[in-house]
Amino acid sequence: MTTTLKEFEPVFTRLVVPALTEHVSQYKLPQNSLEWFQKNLLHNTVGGKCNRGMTVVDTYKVLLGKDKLTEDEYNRSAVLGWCTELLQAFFLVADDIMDASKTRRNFPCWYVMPDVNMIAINDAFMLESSVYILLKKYFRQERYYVDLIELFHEVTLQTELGQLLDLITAPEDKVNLENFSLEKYQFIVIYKTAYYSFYLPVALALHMASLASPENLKAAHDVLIPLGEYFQIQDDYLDCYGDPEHIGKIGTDIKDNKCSWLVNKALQLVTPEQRQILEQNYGRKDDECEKVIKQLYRDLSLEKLYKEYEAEAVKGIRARIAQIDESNGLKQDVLENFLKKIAGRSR
Ligand code: DMA
Ligand code: MG
Ligand code: MG
Ligand code: MG
Repeated sequence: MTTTLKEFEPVFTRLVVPALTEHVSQYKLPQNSLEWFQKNLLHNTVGGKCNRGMTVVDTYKVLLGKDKLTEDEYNRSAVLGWCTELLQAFFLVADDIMDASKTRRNFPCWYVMPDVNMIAINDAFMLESSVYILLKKYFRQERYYVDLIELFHEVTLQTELGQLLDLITAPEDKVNLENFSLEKYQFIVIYKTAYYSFYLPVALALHMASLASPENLKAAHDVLIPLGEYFQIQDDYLDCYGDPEHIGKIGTDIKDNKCSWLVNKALQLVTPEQRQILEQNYGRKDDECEKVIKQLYRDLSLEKLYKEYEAEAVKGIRARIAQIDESNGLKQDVLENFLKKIAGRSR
């Protein structure tokens, strides 16, 4: 049995918020700053699917080979899971500002909320700091404490590098399709998404289970990075084809001039005339231009191409999982469970 949102979410109220509140309260700041911090936490950390967070718990359980975790094992792995959700909240608050997005998880983006605006930048930093407050409170006594801190730091840098390339490949006023390539795309998505969303939760559980040997970390990495790449391709597909109500956000990739999987595929297929259309309409902050691009994508049957890609990607990742050597304590099920959570997702 894998953990459910019903079990995982209460840990946030029961352990995460009190620990963070207690730590921040020591500075005796005026009450309104504490309340702001709590609102920031609640708005940005809760309400998602928690795939990353719950994967820490599920992976830890499979690695220990237990049917049921003790209360203490559950709580601590769930706190570590919430650390990944806080890291994600930090990235998303900033990402929504940089991408000029309007909604997230079916709510207005934090920077769009009344009175927030650019205070959201500082709020993002505070979400990041929260990770280290929790690590200190719950893991300081562990041998692997430094490993956890180093892992969070490294994965944060990797994500920032991915975001950097994502952003400089999509300048606001200079559309240059020559800038895009599938090679660059792969770098962007591996760094901006795969490390923190896929490698991090499993690596954390490996540390907790005392199974984080270089061999196990590498074997997990070699499956999780392609899995994360597939996940971001799904995200790019859903940005254009997902129902905003269902995915909880309104797509911005076409208007934002993003080096998305779809535009890279389009570039491989266009006739010279269609390329002209692409040149003239991609990356413009204009509803009509966006519609023209969506029609071009339809003419190129990109949806069908995506479905074909997806079937192949799942097959390829399954084959990699089947090659994992379980004798060092890493379990194929850990990766298979993660794949199952996202294969064919529509949100
Ligand atoms: C997501 O990229 C990457 C990070 C680090 C948040 P994105 O902008 O495609 O994400 P979303 O579609 O959720 O805004
Ligand atoms: Mg975004
Ligand atoms: Mg982005
Ligand atoms: Mg996206």
